[in-house]
Amino acid sequence: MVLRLFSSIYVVVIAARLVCCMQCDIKSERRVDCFPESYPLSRDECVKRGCCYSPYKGNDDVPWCFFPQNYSYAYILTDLKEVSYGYEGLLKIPNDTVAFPVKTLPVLKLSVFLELEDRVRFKITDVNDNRYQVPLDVPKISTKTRDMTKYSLQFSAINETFNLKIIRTDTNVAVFDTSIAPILYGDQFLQISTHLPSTNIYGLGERHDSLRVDVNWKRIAFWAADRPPKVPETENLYGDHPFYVAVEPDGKSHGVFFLNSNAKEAVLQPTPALTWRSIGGIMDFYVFLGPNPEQVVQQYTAVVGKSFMPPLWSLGYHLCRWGYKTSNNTLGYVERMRKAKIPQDVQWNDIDYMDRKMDFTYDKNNFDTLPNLVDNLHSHGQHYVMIIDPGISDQPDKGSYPPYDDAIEMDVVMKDHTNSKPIRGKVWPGEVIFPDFTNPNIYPYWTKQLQRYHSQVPFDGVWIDMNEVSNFMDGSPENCYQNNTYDYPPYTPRVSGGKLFSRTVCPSSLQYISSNYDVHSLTGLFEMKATSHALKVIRKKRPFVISRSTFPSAGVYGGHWTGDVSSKWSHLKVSVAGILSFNMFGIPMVGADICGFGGSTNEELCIRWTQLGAFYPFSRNHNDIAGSPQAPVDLSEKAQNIIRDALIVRYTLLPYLYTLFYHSHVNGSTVARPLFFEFPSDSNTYSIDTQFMWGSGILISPVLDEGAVTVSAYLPAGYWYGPSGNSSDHEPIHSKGEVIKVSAPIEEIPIHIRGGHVIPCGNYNGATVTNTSNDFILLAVSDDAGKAMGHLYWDDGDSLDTLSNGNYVLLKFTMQNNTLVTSIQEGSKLIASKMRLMLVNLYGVNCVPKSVEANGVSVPFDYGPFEVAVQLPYLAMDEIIIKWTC
Ligand code: MIG
Repeated sequence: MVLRLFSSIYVVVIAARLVCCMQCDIKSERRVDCFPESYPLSRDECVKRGCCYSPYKGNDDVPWCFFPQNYSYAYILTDLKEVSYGYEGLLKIPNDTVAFPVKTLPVLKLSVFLELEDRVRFKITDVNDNRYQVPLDVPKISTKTRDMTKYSLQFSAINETFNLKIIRTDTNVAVFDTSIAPILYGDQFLQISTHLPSTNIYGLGERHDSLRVDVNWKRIAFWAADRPPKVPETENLYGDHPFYVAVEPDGKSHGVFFLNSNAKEAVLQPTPALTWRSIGGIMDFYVFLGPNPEQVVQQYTAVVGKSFMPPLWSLGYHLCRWGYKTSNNTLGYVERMRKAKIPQDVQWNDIDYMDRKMDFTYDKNNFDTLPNLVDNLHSHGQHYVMIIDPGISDQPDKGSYPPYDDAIEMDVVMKDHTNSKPIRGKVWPGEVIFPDFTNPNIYPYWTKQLQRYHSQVPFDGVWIDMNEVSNFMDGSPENCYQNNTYDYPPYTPRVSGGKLFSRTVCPSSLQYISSNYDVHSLTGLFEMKATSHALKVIRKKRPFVISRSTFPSAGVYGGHWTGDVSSKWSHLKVSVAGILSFNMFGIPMVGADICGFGGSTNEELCIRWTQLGAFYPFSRNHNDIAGSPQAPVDLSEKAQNIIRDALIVRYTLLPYLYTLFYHSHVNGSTVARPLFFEFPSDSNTYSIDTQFMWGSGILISPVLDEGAVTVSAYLPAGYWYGPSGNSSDHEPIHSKGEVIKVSAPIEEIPIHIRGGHVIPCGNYNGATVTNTSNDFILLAVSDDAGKAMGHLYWDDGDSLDTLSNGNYVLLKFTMQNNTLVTSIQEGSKLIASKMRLMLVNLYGVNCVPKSVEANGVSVPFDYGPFEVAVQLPYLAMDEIIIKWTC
């Protein structure tokens, strides 16, 4: 600000210098692309944009046309002032704008909202604020300025090239710093760049790739697309998640969320820096200051919404495939699973149940016994989920297919660009129209369709597929309109298929909120909202929705599976990163298709995938119509035994998993999380995406390579106990932060419990569904100081609003000084008093106890080499004190 007084003079000086010589001497890794369209480009075109042209040989990714240090068409900052919520200013273009690749807006409004001590939001809009903004229900902060205790702001001087820095106060690290390149702001082209404080960047999805983002000129497109993921992956997939978590050099983390739903791309470059380009909406950024990665996700979900509380049954094992062909064959699988005593809570059906592939119908020939199948499941405490696609067939005769007639009558369909007729596409049932899920009347419409179908087939959850939306043709039968700027925008991010309407509808289509150009990537989210709402109305129990396409805040309404992955080892491996990324996106209910979807699996792959899948928050085996059968009961008896064991481990740990979902629902935390979330100052963890944690207490180190019978597992510093399996090397490990070789014969997936944690378990009693007993076991693993703690959330598992009604209990477990105490932290004493503790396994007790007492009465115990197993007379869990003397 020292220059403020002389600012006009200063600008003149700069301008004079500009004319004489642009500052183009910029290191290759620092060059920000000034010509993102497809090459070839010419020197002339580059210079016309006011940029530097300098061919670079040896790395095709390095831009040849890039911004000079003193770009003459940059916005300058004026009129900066303090306002009630923070700061406001104007950005103006001093020189005539160039065509880049659209005309820039001459004046912009900058607003900085100092929302919380660890959250700042800034928006750059047109002065009148009338551009499209994402209809997301974010907290509205318009009141007093809060203290910026964790960050400070640094604006460029008045009348100088605009840049903004958001700085972490205690370490002086710039967590957002636009000074690397000018911002650009045209009607269909926005660009903003930021320096990154390190190369440890995570998130930015949907990707099918490593957990950590490659900053070596990686270009990531965001535009919901139906595209089976590949390895390695280079294209945009089903969902749009413009959010990243970054770990700074000293181990502190921050997050950045770009609230924008238009087609966009992020380019990472090695300096390191990140450039966002979007072709619509506004610039709307949130920065979260953490400082732990887990806090960053909690701060993010405080904005986009915390995850739904899942029904307990949905944490069980799900079985699905495309191509059961008949309801009797589907039931046959359920019965064989029961007979084999392999846990299964949920049976699914894919599109083959439908009559002519039409939503809300079932095939009265091949699936004539579908209602009986669902009754049968219910009478065994199991649940049923079926697929619904967004496209509604327009083929049947009028009056014979209410889903179509209602859609037209209630006027809830996507229209063409003239708003005169429904836009059409082709999907499974042939020609279809598409419901407009952004229309508020979609709620009665969608509820009515699901309700009508539910009265015939009483399903428990809904699987929504194809909601990018997917289309078997590009655009619509009428074609997209050549001279429409939405179907053929001046700049198109590098999306799969090259066109915005590749395998989807024309972006010029009109929807209730805006054109599809703006809201395309919100389709999945809005369908999730409508479906979750309908399920609540119809079943009056917790909704369960799994969606292929997602957007920030989708986790509030449901979960996600990672789509059409292949039955290959490489896809098994990359699934870990996918699960972890979606947990960062606030969508903890996520899994990949166990055993792989596309192609045919093999027994070893399917076993290893089930062992890992037993630790996916959402655990479903699903298969393509062409793939060879891969249900557990399709495999050998040996495989079935291994799979049963893996699932029993999951079912035993369900109280712990359920408690993690409760924490996610209440605090917005992750369920499955990367190691660095728990060990943010251990830089060895930053690149790990072949292991992960459940909460902070359990480390999973799956076998991801063909033929492998050992795993090189990194154990962060601390005490770890490996109770899984039968092999003798599962003894406690005091790690200094090292890689250890863990044996993992085909029967086993290595897991370790972390010292300091009490893990609540169920008493697996042979039942193949969840929630059959109120008996619990605790695994209490002490840390080096002999301490441990943990929680257990419990309720009836399926009712709505158990939290607000107080029909739940949150128990707390604390272990110290040779004493383990269970107590009520919150909720109902009645519920706690019906829960019974039957066994406690203590690990890390360094003595052979002489006696153990529970609530003052001596109880029997066994002492093994590493553990003490204490038998309890099924004590009520509201208050127990267990003491041992050495
Ligand atoms: O065009 O419903 O990702 O899980 O089995 C394919 C059939 C449509 C794609 C889904 C997949 C599902 C399949 N669907």
